[in-house]
Formats: sequence, structure tokens, C-alpha cells
Amino acid sequence: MSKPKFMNMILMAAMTALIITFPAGCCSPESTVSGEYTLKAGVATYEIGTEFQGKELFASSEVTSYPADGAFPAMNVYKDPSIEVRTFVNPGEQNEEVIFVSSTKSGETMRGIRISDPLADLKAAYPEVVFLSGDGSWADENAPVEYSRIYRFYVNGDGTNNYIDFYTDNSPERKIVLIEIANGLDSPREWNDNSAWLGDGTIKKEMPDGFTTRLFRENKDGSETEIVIFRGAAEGHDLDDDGISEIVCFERKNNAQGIVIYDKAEDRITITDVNAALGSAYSEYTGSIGNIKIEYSNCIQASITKEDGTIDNFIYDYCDGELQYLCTLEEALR
Ligand SMILES: [Ca+2]
Repeated sequence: MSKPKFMNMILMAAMTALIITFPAGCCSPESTVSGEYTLKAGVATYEIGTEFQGKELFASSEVTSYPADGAFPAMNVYKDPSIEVRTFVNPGEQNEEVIFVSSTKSGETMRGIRISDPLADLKAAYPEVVFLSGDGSWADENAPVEYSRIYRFYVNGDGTNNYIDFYTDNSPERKIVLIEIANGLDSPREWNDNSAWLGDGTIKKEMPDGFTTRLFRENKDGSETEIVIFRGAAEGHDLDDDGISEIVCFERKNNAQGIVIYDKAEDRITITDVNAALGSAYSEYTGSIGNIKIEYSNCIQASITKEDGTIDNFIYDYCDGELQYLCTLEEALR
């Protein structure tokens, strides 16, 4: 996924939500501004929520204007080789308010973090920073920046949804390749608190190359303990409906897929390898099957080869490391 598309998706989502939530003429939902949401770039300083002062700096650079749309104010996007700034043009006035600043070259935050700084320096300067995503962008010729991880910083209790995202590369030091500071509009901070798989906020997922999934534990001292690495993807699903997501891994082995479920029992991680447990050659999470009946859409399907070479497809319920037979796949389909 290329970077511009990704940000457009965020902005489009934000635009839609803003129209619903804020009445016309009100385009600055937060009332307080923290000096933390500031990027210094060369001689200029850009702070989220303040009036845009950089027009002359961008005079010879690319400026793209977007007209107002409903309650969503007009937007200008200023780009030069080292920085990008987006502004809202406040309705009824001609001043522009900074809502987004990013840099891949010369930007520096208020706590002195710059492009190329290693993750260790980021964590030292921003102890509050959290691992947001390890599903990066790789080797896409359209992507201006390739990154591996995103770490997010919020100022505690400042009443805004503003944030700073630090994108790192995949080198051992995890050097910062992009710093992005934005008005989060009305996307709540809680949206980013959805990764507590197994009810454990220290368990994280990343795909270091886009094909391989790595589950790891982020320790208090900033170090990481690897749980597993495998070819394939992982998703969180609450298979036993107790309000806590298990980790459903879609492992690719010998051109076949096997579901492996990570669960927690008495503070220990338990592992259920469906193909090994059932003797199946292929297994699938039923939520991935388009025409499954809703009552079977959070189960496991396994394909078991019989002695005569034909295949039986069965549906199983998962709970506490056990797979319980429910019905055939045929019966579970609409
Ligand atoms: Ca559960």
C-alpha cells in the first residue's frame, strides 16, 4: 500500500466523520493546543492548530488546493522536498490552520527527534510512545517512503486527538524515515487501542517483509521477546466469545494453509495447531468464507482426506485449546 493512498484513506474517513459530527463553521474541534505537536523544518516551525505562516517558503513549491465540501473546509496541501503541510482554510476568514505536517528529511520534533534517529533514541525521548503497527510498506515504486513500523505519541490529557507518528525502517536500529504530526480530527484515540490480543497489551504483531508474520512481546525495558515467526498472516478473533481475542494464524506450509490458534490459560500461551490436531491437510477460519451462515462464521473449517482420497470438510468450534465438531461445511453454508 503506498503512502499517499493510505493518508487519503485516513483523510477521507476523517472528512466523512467530520461532516456528521461538527456543524458548519466549526472545523477546529479541540480547544487546547500542545506545543508538542510541532515540527521544525529548516528555518520554519509548523504547529498543529495554528495559523499557517509558511506560504512564502512554499511559494516556488507545489501547492494543491481542494475546495470546501459540505461542512468540510477547503484544504491546501503544500509540498517541498523536505516537508509537507496541509491546512484548512477557515470558512468566512482567509486564514489557514495547520492540520498536518510531515517530513522525510529535515524535520525535528520539540524533543529533538529527527529523521534517521534510531528507535532507541525515540523511546528515550518519548517514553510514552506506543507501537501502533508493524504492517509497513515495502518496495512499492509509488511509495515515497518505505517503512516497517509506526510508533504513535499522544500528549496525555490534552483534550485533542492530535498525534505524532514515527515511521521506522526495517534495519536492526529501526531508524526513523518519516515523522508525521496531524490533527486526528474526530478519530478517537481509543481506535488505536484495539491490539490487546489475548487480553495482553504487550503482545504485538508485525509483518517484517509483508509475507512473514512475527508475534512478539514488547517488554517494559523496550526489548522484545519473540513468540513466533511464520509465513502467513495473523488476525485477532474472539473464537469462544469471552470478550478476549485469540490470535488466529494463517500459516502457509508446503502450499497448504493451516490454522494455528494462540490462546492464554493461566498466564501461559497455549498453541492449537488445527492440522496437527485433526489430521487435516488444510484448515481455514470460517469468517473468511463468503457464503457461510452467520452462526458458523466464527469457527474453524478443516479438510480431512479419507482413505479413498476424497475429502471431508468439517466445521469445528474452538474453546480452551479444544476443537469440537459442529457439522459439515455443506450444512454450514447458506
Ligand atoms: Ca476469547
